[in-house]
Amino acid sequence: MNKPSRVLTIAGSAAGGSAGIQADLKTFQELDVYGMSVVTAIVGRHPITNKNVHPQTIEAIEAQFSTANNQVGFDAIKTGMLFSKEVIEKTAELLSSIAIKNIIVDPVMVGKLDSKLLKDDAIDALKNKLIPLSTVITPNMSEASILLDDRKLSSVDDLKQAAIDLHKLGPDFVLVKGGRLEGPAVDVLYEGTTLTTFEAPRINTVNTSGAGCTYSAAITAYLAKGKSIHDAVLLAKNFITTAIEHSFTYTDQVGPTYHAAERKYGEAHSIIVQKDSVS
Ligand code: PXL
Repeated sequence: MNKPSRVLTIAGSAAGGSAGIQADLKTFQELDVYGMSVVTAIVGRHPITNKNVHPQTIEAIEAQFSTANNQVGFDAIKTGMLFSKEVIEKTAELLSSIAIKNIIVDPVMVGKLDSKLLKDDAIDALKNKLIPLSTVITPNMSEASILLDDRKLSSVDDLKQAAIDLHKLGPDFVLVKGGRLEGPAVDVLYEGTTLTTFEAPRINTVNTSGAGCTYSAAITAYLAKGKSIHDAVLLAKNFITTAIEHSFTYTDQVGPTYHAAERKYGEAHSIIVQKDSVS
């Protein structure tokens, strides 16, 4: 049998199923990679106490990682919500203890439903311990801004400069996602010498919960399958654009993207790709 590529997500459980571990595993399944998980925290709001983030112990995190590594092994590892400095440091240690080619760091900080998914004192550990180990980081505009000491980002040119500057933290590649700009959804990939913009049409919906997780999970799946970063981003951008186009909600709350959309409806979009050399 042709075995599927192996992919691990180290992230939070999002009880509503749209984001975090749940979004990652759904995306992995859609793209035919073998998904595994290390749950770092459980996100779910208690109806009486209002508590929303329930962190897991370092021991539980190590146990999950060790089990997945011993039973299966990894072609790519994605990180999402890590929450604390201690978990980031442990994750960096675990990633350094194995030979792994593809590390995708999605620097998750705040959820769409306004939960704090990363403590303030964890930003330095993210910058100094985890990001330097990564193949690619996938910040959105507000995450990129925080990683750059609260720099204001308000245009595609700002995103390009942000990608170049974030590359200095040590990842091989940087993808800054410009979904929050006005106009089309433009993301910028910096590969060290080339800057590439990927532009998709804007889809007018509020139901984009977990879109960042899903996009980054799709990039992870394609890298695990051996695609180049350029092709992984292009294919993943198509996957998330189609998933957003077919997003929905069951209630009056912000709903999920539709992870099965590309399989059901095919690729609906042409992404406009533009490459520039940077001297
Ligand atoms: O979409 C960001 C995100 C990531 N991870 C977890 C989440 C959320 C948003 O709610 O709950 C676990």
